[in-house]
Amino acid sequence: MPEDCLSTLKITTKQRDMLNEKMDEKSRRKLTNIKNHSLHEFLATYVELCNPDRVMVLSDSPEDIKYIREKAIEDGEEARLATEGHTVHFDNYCDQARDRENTLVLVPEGIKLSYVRTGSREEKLREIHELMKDVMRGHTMYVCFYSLGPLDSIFTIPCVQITDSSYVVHNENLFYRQGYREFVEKPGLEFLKFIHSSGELDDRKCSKNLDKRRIYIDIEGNTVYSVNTQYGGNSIGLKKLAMRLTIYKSSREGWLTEHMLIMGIHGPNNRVTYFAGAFPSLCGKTSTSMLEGETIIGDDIAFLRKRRGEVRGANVEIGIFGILEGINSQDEPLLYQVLTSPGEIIFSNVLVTEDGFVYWVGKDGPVPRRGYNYSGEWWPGKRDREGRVVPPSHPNARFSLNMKLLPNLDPRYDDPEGVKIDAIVYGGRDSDTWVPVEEAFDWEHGIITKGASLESERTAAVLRLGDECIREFNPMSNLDFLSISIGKYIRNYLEFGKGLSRTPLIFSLNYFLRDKDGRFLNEKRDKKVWFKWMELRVHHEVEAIEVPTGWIPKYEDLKKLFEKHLNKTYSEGDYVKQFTLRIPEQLAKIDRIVKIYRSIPDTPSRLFEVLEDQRMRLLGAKEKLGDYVSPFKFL
Ligand code: SPV
Ligand code: MN
Repeated sequence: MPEDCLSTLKITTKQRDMLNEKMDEKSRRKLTNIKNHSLHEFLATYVELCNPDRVMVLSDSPEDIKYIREKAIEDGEEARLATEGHTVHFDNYCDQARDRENTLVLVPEGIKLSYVRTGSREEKLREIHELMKDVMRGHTMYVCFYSLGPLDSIFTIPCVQITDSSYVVHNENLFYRQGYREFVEKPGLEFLKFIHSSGELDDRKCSKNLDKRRIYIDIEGNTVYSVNTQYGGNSIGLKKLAMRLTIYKSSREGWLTEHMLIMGIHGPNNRVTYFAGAFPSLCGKTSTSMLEGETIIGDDIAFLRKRRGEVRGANVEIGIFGILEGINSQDEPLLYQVLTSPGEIIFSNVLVTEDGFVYWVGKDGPVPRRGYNYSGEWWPGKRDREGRVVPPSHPNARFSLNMKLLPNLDPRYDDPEGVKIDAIVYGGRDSDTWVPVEEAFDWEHGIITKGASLESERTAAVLRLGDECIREFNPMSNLDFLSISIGKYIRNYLEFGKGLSRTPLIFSLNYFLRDKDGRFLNEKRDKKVWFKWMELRVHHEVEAIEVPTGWIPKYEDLKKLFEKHLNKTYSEGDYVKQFTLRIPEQLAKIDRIVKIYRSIPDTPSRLFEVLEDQRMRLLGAKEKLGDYVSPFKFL
């Protein structure tokens, strides 16, 4: 191929020379096969700015996918482990979670969005472009094509990722549908843009300049910038960073981008009912989606659209970036089996033993006596510079895999039509207020008193700046990812529920309820029963008790379900403890939530009315029945 083969590209001569110099013939051909001026311009601009030594364009071919798998090892971003297909990656000791503080949604000067961290677009674009100058010197820039959502469907959103990290590309190859063909076949396709650089690396191949870690989301330019970080939640553009772009897009187009799992619950006579479920990070979302006997469509991000009066849901991804802590053969048998068998899995921030196996906190077996982890050499009792004990694995240690590795993958996981969503659940880490499972009265009541009122005790999935056990307001578990005002987001949700011929039922779940002495009132496996009960509710096959906050299960139904699905005797005493209506806590929660929404100027007034109605119902019950009311009192 002649040197001027990029002549068809409408870019400057200088840019063309530069691309010719940095790309080999194969990459040039892959690029010119795509007739997309904005892609060429985008690429040329960032090659010029970031100044990588080499630029590699990657297609969907098995060779390119294999190349990256090997390159991640060659580059030292990953290392092989003893089990076939397993590799390990480490992030900098202080780059172990999403960096909330430095993740900003860029908005025009002077605009403020409650609860959304924003930055002035002009100023922050200037800053990030400054930080990106020559940032890829000595590195290879990879140019990759993907789709959010299934291909050839109403859900498809094409994306381009530029990064100098083979680890990031390896993850995206596991997590997203390949999109190169789409770009070739559809000239001029509109797409979302992601540009990432790990920046300068230390001798462990970890991002070094964390003081210059920045993640900026430019809604107007449909572009995400991420520099000087490697932790997946900060660097894998198509994951949580893309969510900000698609939340904005969906709010304008009348659909939803949600922090939700999608799973099939298997009911009587081989019936499969699809649920979508929102839980903040580290609150059991992945383990719920992997429930034994059920099937998984997705564990983290869902697109929900209305079609012919139904809600259709699709997984944005096809892989899992899951938390490892506490995964053992007892609590999570399915996932444990997958994680301890050969297969393509990237482990991050775990402990690697001397014989090349991984260990994480809560895994079966004893804690190894030695190894290395995200802090370097490790031994039990090791302390870091601040004097804190370093655990064997970080609480936010993760595994990355493609869902094809899962035996419980739902056959419709990639269906271009999505699946019909019959129920939506909202759950948080709540020690004292919500009962384990409860159905909302209707869409509006569910969206407002459950989704929009979701709170959760803080976990390790975000960098912690202060107290650990703070109860955080987290509407729909989506707060960290919002790029529009909460008021607009809730209004969009309320609208979405209108005009449906089959409105999904809405439920709240709480796996974390405790008694007065701080003991959990449920076992992890009890969630199976809650899902089986909800599935029966969807099909009107089980009755429920009306309480001021919704519909709760009857004792005799749960008793049967515990017996049938868990072979467990469920006592009346346990039922009463778990399903007692805790009126003082419920009222305090309404006060907290109302106070928050009063501070959000564009909150729909309907939200206050629905919460006030709930408050009145609770006060009525309190007057008649006292503060803590056994579910039997409502029969
Ligand atoms: C979460 O924290 O909700 C995750 C992982 O799913 S991250 O990619 O960090 O967001
Ligand atoms: Mn998540």
